Amino acid sequence: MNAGGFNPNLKGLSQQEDLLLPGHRLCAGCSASIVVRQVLKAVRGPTIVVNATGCLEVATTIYPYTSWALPWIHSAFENVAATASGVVAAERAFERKKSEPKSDVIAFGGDGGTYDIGFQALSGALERYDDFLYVLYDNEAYMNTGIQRSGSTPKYAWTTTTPVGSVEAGKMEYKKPIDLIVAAHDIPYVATASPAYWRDLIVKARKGIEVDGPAFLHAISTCDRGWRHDTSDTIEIARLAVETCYFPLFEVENGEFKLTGRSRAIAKRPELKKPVSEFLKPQGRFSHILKNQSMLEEVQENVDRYWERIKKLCGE
Ligand SMILES: Cc1ncc(C[n+]2csc(CCOP(=O)(O)OP(=O)(O)O)c2C)c(N)n1
Ligand code: SF4
Ligand SMILES: [Mg+2]
Repeated sequence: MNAGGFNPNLKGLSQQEDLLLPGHRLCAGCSASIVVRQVLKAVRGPTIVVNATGCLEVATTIYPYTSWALPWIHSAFENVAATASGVVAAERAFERKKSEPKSDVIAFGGDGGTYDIGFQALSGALERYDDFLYVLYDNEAYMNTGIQRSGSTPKYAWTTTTPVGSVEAGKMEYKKPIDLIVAAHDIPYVATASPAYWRDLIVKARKGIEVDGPAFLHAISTCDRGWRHDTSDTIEIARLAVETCYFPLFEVENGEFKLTGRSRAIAKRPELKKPVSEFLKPQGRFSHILKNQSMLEEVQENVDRYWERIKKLCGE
């Protein structure tokens, strides 16, 4: 896997300045800041960030402070992709008038702002082929407003709007396959990533920045408040999401699907695949599943079915 000769290594990255600064108010152990810092390690020059309302925006820009060490614009919850389109258009006009090199544009949106309320703006921007990288940090619920279910929340997960009790056992619907829906827009680059596999994530972000036209990077983003896990388990859970094939790592380049990193290794050596219970166990939002064998079997079957579907698309 390569992105125009870009080859990040730990020494180089540690010497590179962070573009999301410490002192923000995201919870200790929140994956969102880790995902953003990794994505921003991939920038190649002047870059403008557009940020939808959500935990990331709220906790990094408490007036009069900001954690962003690069130009940043806040958009409403529902229109981050449309705002990014506007910035791209303005950059193109500046480039024509002043013959200045144009800045890259990166949009960050949560799952609520992407799967649900912002989907129309996203789909329109992809159809217009606007040239920016869209990063979905997916914590699988509307966290900023108190852990409400979204189109990304997986089946049976507890949230405050899908409580676990005698009537229902968490969310009753499935997680929307957003990557396949976005890939169906025939854009040049779509990829999934996990902050536990930093190199894979950073290289994919760089590829998304470099392609001409829209790119979409979907990062699993653990949330210790909403997922009910210890703050020290963040990276381990992000790793287990991949190792159990709950969240396979793949990319779609000009319509061609390909498994990457750990997921590719698991496809070659299926004995490496861990049971989904390993991913569920450290998370309080799934504790009721672990006490119910038939529910656990159903969750495992759903993970296996999705994994087989992705493997087939990737020609494995
Ligand atoms: C039109 C509109 N409806 C509701 C809200 C309230 N609101 C702000 S952030 C948010 C949840 C965001 O969820 P998500 O995009 O998943 O980001 P997260 O907070 O989980 O990081 C909601 C419902 C809003 N700002 N605008
Ligand atoms: S509620 Fe979740 S997503 Fe929001 S800052 Fe805390 S850990 Fe991060
Ligand atoms: Mg969310």
